[in-house]
Amino acid sequence: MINGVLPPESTGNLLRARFGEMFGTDMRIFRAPGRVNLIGEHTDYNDGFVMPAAIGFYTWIAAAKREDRILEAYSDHFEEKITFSLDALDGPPRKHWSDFIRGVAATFEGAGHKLAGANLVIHTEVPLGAGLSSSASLEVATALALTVPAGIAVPRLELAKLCQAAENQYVGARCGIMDQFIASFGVSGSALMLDCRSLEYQLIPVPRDLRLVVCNSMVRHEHASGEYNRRRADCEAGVKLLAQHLPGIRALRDVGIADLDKYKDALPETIYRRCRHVVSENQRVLDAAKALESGDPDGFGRLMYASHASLRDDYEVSCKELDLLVELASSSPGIYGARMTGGGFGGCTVNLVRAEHAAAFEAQMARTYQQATGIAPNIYVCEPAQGAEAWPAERSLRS
Ligand code: GAF
Repeated sequence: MINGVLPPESTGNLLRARFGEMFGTDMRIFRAPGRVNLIGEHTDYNDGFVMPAAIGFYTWIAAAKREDRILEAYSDHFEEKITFSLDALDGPPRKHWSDFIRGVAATFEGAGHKLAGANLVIHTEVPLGAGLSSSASLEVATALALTVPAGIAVPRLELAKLCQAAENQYVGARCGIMDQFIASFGVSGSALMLDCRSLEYQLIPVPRDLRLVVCNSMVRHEHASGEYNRRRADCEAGVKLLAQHLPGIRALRDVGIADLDKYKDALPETIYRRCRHVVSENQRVLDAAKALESGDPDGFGRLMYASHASLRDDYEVSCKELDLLVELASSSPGIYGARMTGGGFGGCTVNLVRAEHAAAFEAQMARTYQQATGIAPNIYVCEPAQGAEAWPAERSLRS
């Protein structure tokens, strides 16, 4: 087991056995990963830059097509089976895991992909509510499970966008495209720098002697709960006010730090700080890509610390446990840089650590965080993993 996750063969066997008990032996297996974001936080919905990597925690789905329009889905995490008709998908979010399945089915049908009924068995390795994108991994795995066995070919980019739409419309979080994109396009061994406006991306290999260590504060985050959507509204308010002075801007992506400072007085103080985070974070992603490409982990690490400070002070999406994890990391073995990752308000930090020190780093972080808070953190030592795929892998699936 790595990070508490079973070897893929065992998970495949487990799914086959469960599917066999419930639905029969004819099925295919799909999986989509969670992610960690190395840098570029709360920039995706501002048309900016992000740099996530997929991690080796997957949502797995065994699936078979049915001849009718009924979806039956069993979640082994929730030990619950839901049944609904593809002809009755509408309705508000129910705050239930089935919203993701219903949402994906509804957005694909809405986009003209006529689905068939299906039987699904879902198994997830991605920690829920930890900011590691369990939602997008479920959406993307569901999208493959509902389309591939039904013989429906959906290009990956469209698939990622429809999954984002599913979350926006059926779960109620106004998330950007980052999580669904990395779950769809991640490549093992590389981080992915994405321009969230053009949706062009670049794979940047992560040197083999580095590890992405994820420290879970064990504080559950909840971004459908309002703060996330409020930050997004703050950014939109900032763009509206700045556009009176900078005609032609469409998003904070179009604003530079000099312009922002020039028109500082046109913005309420809080809105100014929200904008300053986004504008400076976009620049940090571009700088971080150069640092990673030129073999400068120290430089990359400094940008991670600066990103965290900006998220804590300007964007106000950190919390005391995440701040503590970053502070403890800064004096732990092998560290280059640390920051909160994902939407915030709890969840995880990402730490760039020298591989040979990863075990010592993990041990020290576990000890010092527990001493300070009484909470035992979960710590995962990760390398960039592969994006969504049929399992065992079928090359033809990605287009
Ligand atoms: C969440 C969202 F789903 C992403 O789209 C992104 O905005 C992230 O928070 C913050 O960078 O994961």
